[in-house]
Amino acid sequence: MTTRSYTFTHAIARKPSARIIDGLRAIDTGTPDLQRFQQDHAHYVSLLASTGADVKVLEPLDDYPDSVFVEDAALCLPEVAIAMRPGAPSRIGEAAVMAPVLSEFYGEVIAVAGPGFIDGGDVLVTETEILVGRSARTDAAGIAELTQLTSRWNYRVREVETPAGVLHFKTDCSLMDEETVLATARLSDTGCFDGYRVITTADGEDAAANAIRFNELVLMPAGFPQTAARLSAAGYDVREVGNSEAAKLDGGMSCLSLRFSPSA
Ligand code: CIR
Repeated sequence: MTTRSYTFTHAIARKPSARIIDGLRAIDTGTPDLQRFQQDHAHYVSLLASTGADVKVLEPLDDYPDSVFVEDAALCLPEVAIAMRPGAPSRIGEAAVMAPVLSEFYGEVIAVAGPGFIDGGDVLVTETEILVGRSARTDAAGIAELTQLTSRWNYRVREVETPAGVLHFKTDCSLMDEETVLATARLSDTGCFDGYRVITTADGEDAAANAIRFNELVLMPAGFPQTAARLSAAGYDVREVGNSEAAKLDGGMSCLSLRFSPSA
């Protein structure tokens, strides 16, 4: 079945830069190892490509230590690509770098102009709506502008809360299919997924929530066996990817790619 929320013809990723050691992090749990990051990143890209998608892998961008996390710079809908306005000062310039790349695929690339802020990591597109979590990176003005920009294509944007202390809304959730999300209990307990089928991450495995459904595969970070078993039992084709180095920078599966199927 073709859906706009997890069937994709394209993806964009960017190789980690040697400056990844300067990437933002809430808590310092150690310096990311570039070589290991590169290996995990290559595995991640190979899994995306294995589904038949065209995966464009951009070269490292030393000016932006966090630029491997391409998801935050843009939102890709079938009709349009939208450059976001990342809420971290060190990352705001990533959107303008990504916009011309998106123009290779889209007839129309527009941008959140501000004054608000919005990170792609706070945006979950489902079949029926766009959920946007307010967070330390995404504010009401950013959500209002996204709402206005996407109204042209009749998208419904719903503002929700990202749990306190959680970087992005999608740090704690992922779309699995038309009706199903994977989420931490702390997020699903807020009621934001009422009406969806929710698979919760296992106790102690909150960090497994940032997964991606990409065509027939579910990519999830390695090391969360109970959550992986729940997803497999629910019928998903789960592939585990090492995420130790991205995790040191609060990053995960969704952050590492833009996934899209341009319709025009
Ligand atoms: C940051 O703090 O912006 C990066 N170190 C991690 C970004 C992760 N991106 C995401 O969750 N979409």
